[in-house]
Amino acid sequence: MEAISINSFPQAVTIAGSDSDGSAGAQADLHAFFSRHIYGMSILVAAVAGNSYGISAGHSFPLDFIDAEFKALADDFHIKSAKTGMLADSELILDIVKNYQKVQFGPLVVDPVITTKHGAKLLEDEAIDTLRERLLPLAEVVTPNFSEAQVITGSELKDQNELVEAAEKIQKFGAKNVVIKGAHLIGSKQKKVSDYVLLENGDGYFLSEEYIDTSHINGTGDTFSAVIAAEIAKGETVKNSIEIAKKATHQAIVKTIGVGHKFGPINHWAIE
Ligand code: PXL
Repeated sequence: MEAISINSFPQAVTIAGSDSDGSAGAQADLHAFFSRHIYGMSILVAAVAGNSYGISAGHSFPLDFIDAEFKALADDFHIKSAKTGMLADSELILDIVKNYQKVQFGPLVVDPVITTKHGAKLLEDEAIDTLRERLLPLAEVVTPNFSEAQVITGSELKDQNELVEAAEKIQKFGAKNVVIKGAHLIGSKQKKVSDYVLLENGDGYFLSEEYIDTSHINGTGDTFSAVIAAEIAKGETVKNSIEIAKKATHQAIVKTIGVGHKFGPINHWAIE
């Protein structure tokens, strides 16, 4: 029989909320990990009742249960990277910061989830300062979308210069590498979706893909950040991980699957 080397297979964990329809949150992260051939685990911190129309209810999990999830994984596995998703409120963020600092889960990718595609709030307003001051300094990579970048920096982003300045500001909050997604919102009618990347070494550039007009976009941000974490777990550089994630997310949007009436999921099988 072939000897199995314990814990040699690349492993990553998502610290996030569950979305019952499987399109977003921890479920999307796990699909994304699977698509990149990573063994994925999940520390659930909250759960929402959702479908492609919207979210109707949500609950945060007790802190002692979250602590137990961290301990269960830390006691057994060699986790090479972690990512965060929905974190609900300050109390949860502080608990996750405390736990993450105790364990060795590798570099952290922070997806600063604030609202859903349907406009449901997944992070309390009171938690923005905690996210900025306590979580961002731990981030190897942070991946706000355009509107999350505005909330985190507290400034409206009207043009590309302001977007670049926002990325620099977010880096000053302590995140090593910053990707601001979805800059197609600037100047509207553009046919490309451009993400602005600011690396730790100061290099800044746009990554673009063709804009796809579809409502099947739930889980896009989750998938982007999860693929970055997956690639980091495999030993890729941050720069390559971001580029792979941009391509993978684009592939998952292009080949739609018929699931859900409104904001349906993206297609993780399309990721090559
Ligand atoms: O896609 C953002 C997101 C993250 N986490 C959870 C969600 C959603 C969007 O619906 O439900 C749990």
